[in-house]
Amino acid sequence: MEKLDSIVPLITPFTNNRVDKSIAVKHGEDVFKGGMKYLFIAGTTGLGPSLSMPERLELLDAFAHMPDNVILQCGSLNLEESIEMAKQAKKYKIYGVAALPPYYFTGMKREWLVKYYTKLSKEEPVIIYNYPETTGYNITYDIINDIKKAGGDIIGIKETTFNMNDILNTKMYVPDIKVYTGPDQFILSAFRLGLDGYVSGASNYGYKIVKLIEENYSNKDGDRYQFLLNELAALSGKYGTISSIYDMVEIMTGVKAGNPREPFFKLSMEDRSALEKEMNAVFKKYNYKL
Ligand code: ELE
Repeated sequence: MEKLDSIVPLITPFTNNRVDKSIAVKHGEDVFKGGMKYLFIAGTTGLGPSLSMPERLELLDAFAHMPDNVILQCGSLNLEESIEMAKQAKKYKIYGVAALPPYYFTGMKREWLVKYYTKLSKEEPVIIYNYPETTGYNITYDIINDIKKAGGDIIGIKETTFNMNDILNTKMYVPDIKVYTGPDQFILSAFRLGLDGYVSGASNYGYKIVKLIEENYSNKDGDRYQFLLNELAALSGKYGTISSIYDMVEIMTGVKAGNPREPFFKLSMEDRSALEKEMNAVFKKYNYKL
């Protein structure tokens, strides 16, 4: 079986509330050397919607030495800015941009969603970032086909949904685009269902486990490693989702991760050590050595 695309939605490290490029690059290079193929900048885990355009462009520039492996999330509530980011992405010759649809506002007409993606993809090929729970809009296969009919250059979709039926419909009914799973829990399913890859926030800290899922997807160990990752992702949720990932990166990889940006508050010392204790119990349960 052909290798699937492994995409890491990188955390964005802050120092004194400024994007810390040097920590970002060290962490990005570490996961890349660990075997992950694409670095996804300004996704959800990267606090994308809280980054200004100059901050996103700063990150784009920080990874200018490895353009083929970079995807920039440029979706926003200001299409002109999103288009500007896609133009910059083109200059840097990165693999492509990803884009959340316009979010928060209700009543976006379907034809406006089609226009949004068509206009954006005139600048740079687009991976649609479908996250219905947070955006309020579900970009289903029929909408993608409308975007393509309208001339949109759509190269893939990142499906952050547990609705596998929607994911499989897109795989079935939209020709020639890559279909990526978004939830950490669906990496194994991406292999077993013949999808094209996965985007997993947990790969920031758990890329070695992700590689083990890849190596073992066709046997029972694949399930075991996926369940190990699921338990770590559940702990991450318990200790404060995105904020906890910074600590989990440091605990599992030894690479500095910087701080999140408030209102994602940094974990207290007590929480970090309680998290580490619970992580160690999970490692022990699965007989996993760091
Ligand atoms: C995940 C989202 C959703 C990874 C990104 C990703 O960060 O951009 O915790 O499942 O809501 O799909 O982060 O994460 P959860 O693509």
